[in-house]
Amino acid sequence: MSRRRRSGVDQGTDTSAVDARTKIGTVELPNPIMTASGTSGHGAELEAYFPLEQLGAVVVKSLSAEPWPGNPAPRLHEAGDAMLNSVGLQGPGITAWFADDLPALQRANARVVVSIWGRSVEEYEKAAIALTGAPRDIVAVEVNLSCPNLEGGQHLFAHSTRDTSAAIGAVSAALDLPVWAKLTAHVTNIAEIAEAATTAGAAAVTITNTMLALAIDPETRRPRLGAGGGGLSGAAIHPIAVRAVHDVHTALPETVIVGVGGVATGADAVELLLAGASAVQVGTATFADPRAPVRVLDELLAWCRRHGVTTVGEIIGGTDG
Ligand code: RRO
Repeated sequence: MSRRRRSGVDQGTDTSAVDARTKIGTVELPNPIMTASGTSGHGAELEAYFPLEQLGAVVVKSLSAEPWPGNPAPRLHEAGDAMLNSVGLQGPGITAWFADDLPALQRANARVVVSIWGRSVEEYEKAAIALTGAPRDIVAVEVNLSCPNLEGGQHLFAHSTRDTSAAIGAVSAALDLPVWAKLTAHVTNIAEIAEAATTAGAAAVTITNTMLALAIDPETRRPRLGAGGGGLSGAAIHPIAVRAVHDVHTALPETVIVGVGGVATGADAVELLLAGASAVQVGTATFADPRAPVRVLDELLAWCRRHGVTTVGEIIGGTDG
């Protein structure tokens, strides 16, 4: 597939260039802004709002080897500044996704990151094996170890170093693609989970998934979401993400981190980069503004220009505290 990549993607009205390139392990991206898994559909849905190739990468909703129906409605609840979801991993399965969703992403020249999930090491391995026929347009696999909405109240696969190592080890052994581990800050010591993931073969860790949460309707005395509890995302969790990224970067300065959690502005992205992330994903903000990822990119570049930052890499881990 031909790539019409725009180096740096600095297309604002100010023509002074900012070198926005970043590297996630061996994967070189023209800029550090991606979609967050689960917030922009399974394929090229956002192409209706802006050219997807303008982003560093597009991370699709988590897939398993087989189709999965997901959780009962309602699946979303707006909770103040935050959003509560329990989609429950609904997806078409990897084979159907290859046929029905990937082609539109390829036509859009998007750099595609596939997210996979499982409830056991065997299911992660099965999903990885299903991906082995992937076209070269897939740049990486993000292993979702931290969905808060598995059936039967089971959640957060990556709550232990042992399970994290086993799942990442199995996926890395099955696949010849860079593996990123999506973790949750909902653990006592995220740095030790991150270390387990990278030791087992992950080229990067994505921090953080949503936080376990619950909303109850006082009138009905029942949970607001069909499945009961859910995962909290949006502005309310942004400082949690910044703290978790900062903690992992401090403990493991060589570990490559993709930061995610409540990013709605360029300043939010700058914060995660300063905390130690090499790239940033935009998720919940996309529900209010489908152009949020590309707007965040424009605002990040404008911030760089205002602060005399000519290379985004300069600010990664650049916090003073
Ligand atoms: O599908 C979901 O309910 C879901 C997933 Br896979 C996830 O990783 N995080 C989340 O908040 N919801």
